[in-house]
Amino acid sequence: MAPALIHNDSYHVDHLHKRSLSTTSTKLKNGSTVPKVAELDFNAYKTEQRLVQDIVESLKISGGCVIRNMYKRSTLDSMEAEIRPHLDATGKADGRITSLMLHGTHQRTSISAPQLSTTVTFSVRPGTTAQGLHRDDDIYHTQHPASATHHQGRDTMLCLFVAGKKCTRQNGATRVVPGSHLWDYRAPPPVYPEGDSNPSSGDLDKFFHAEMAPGDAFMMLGGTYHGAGANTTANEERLVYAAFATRGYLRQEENQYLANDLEKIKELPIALQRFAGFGASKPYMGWVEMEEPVRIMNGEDAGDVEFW
Ligand SMILES: O=C(O)CCC(=O)C(=O)O
Ligand SMILES: [Fe+2]
Repeated sequence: MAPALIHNDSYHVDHLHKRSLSTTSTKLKNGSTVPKVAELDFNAYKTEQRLVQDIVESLKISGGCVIRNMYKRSTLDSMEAEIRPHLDATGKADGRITSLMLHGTHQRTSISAPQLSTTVTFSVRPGTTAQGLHRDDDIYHTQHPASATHHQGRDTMLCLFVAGKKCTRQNGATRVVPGSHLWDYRAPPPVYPEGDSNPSSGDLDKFFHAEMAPGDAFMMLGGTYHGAGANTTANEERLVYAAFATRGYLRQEENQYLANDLEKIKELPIALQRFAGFGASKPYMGWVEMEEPVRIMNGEDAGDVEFW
């Protein structure tokens, strides 16, 4: 199951669109600035296009973006009902990319749609220590020089975290370093102060805590430094559903062909089957017997796909 693919079905209600995108930054004591992570309200958007525009702009600026109220309580309840038996069973506490190619004398443009990389449910219990700060796109051995602004092509991953229960600094809300998606990849992450009760510590200013109410979402580029915080509460589970997307022509982090029951995949809409990795990435990536896998799985319903 890819929980993050379920939409808030109150999405198309006729709210007045309100741009809540903030491009301000915070000035640190040493004079440097940290870009602010924008907080968008899902219910304030009339169209998906405007919301996506603001998410993309926010991601380019700070590397992360919070979307309040993205999922309804009823959706979260059904997600939790589905996942809880699996969590209990573990017994643990714890681009769309376009490019121009030459083929003989012809110039051709191929579009490789993004695909799912992995889905994870994080159930983080009291006493869990903080995770080391990292970039998720390390899995692709990514290296970039520093850049003043974002440019298309720098990213290999988009990460979505949805709060199933409240996420607070105390129960380990993800610690994020805004702007680090633009740093030289050889630069280490800032040091998170030991026990963050000391607000005078300079480096604490460099962090954003992805605190969320149930149904809120946090999106982040794979190049942004982050890591789960420590759960220092006595009895709060931090429950987060995460989905990670990557380019259509890169290897998926989780092997979706073995991780899933093919019969269950066939029950999904064909667009989601493709997103899960059962489509082809143009040009000529991922075919079986020169057919798109979804065509073999669904017959004519999947249509005829050209591999360019
Ligand atoms: O649990 C979190 O908040 C973040 C987890 C994470 O970054 C990871 O596992 O890569
Ligand atoms: Fe991570």
